[in-house]
Amino acid sequence: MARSKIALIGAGQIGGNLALLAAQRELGDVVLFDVPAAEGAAKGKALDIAQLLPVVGRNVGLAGTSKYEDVAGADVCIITAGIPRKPGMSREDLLGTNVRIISEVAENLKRVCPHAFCIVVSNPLDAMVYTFFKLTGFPKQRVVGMAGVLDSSRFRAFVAMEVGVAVEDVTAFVLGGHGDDMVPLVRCCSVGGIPVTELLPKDRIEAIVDRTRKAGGELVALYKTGSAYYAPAASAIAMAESYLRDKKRVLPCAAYLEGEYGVRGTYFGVPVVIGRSGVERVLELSLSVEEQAAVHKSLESVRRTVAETKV
Ligand code: A3D
Repeated sequence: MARSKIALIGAGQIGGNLALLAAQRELGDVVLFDVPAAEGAAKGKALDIAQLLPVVGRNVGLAGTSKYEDVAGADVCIITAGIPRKPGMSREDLLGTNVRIISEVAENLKRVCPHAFCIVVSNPLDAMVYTFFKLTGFPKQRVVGMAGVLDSSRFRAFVAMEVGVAVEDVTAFVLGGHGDDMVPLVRCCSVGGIPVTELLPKDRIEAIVDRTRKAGGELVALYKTGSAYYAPAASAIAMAESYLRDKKRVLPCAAYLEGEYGVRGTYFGVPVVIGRSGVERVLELSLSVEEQAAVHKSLESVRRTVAETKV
């Protein structure tokens, strides 16, 4: 069986970590792509990771490039091309620059990787994945945005820290857009099957929800020169792995909705099943009046940002 090929468009902080994780999990051969000015870094990361493979006992090919022809035929493309936030910036401040970059990436991937499963990570996420979807014309099953896995993982990590238990025993998910009004669903958060509301007082849960919403900004303030990259990379790899290995994992992702959750014609964060056909299903659950209001607020923010892309 031929090895899978994974194209990483953008070989920056997240791109480098994606390459490392993909190689360590032996997901397939990895090509790191970046603009000509950053081709050295793309090649350097590929070579550096290739040199750790004997230590960890994994066999995959790694290459760095600035030529789209080298990513041709990739099975999975993960797009992190674009600028990240710096302190004081909102995700929306990245819009103008990143729309131009995503448009260029979309035109090229449409040409060289017409059959790939594409995971968009660049911010502002919901608007960038929409732009990519519109410009490639790829089916909605093959274009998905990474945000919910990360936001949910942050929520789970904070709950585990607060309760003092293992992270793998905390289940939670976050609905909605990847902005400060995302919707961590407290009702669906459990610790070893026990609702979190049984274990933590209301004010502590509210503080965790608030920290989850602002978790990206907390890291921007700490790093000063950019945004989070380890957890975003691990989240996108979980999505790629579920596709490549047909795991059918249930992962919260930005998916193109056509009526689900009462939303139409927009990318929005919902739980989906990812398997060999890409985004195979959107899982729906009925929301309380309060949850619906929070989802609506998040949707309005996403729509405002998407309208500015003018695609
Ligand atoms: P960074 O380390 O700057 O890497 C971005 C890379 O993109 C750089 O190496 C650039 O050279 C490259 N690039 C720029 N223009 C192009 C182009 N036209 N074609 C190909 N590559 C190009 O940033 P990062 O890796 O830290 O973050 C990448 C993106 O992910 C940013 O937009 C972040 O805001 C976003 N991000 C999203 C999340 C989500 O949860 C959605 C989390 C963290 C970061």
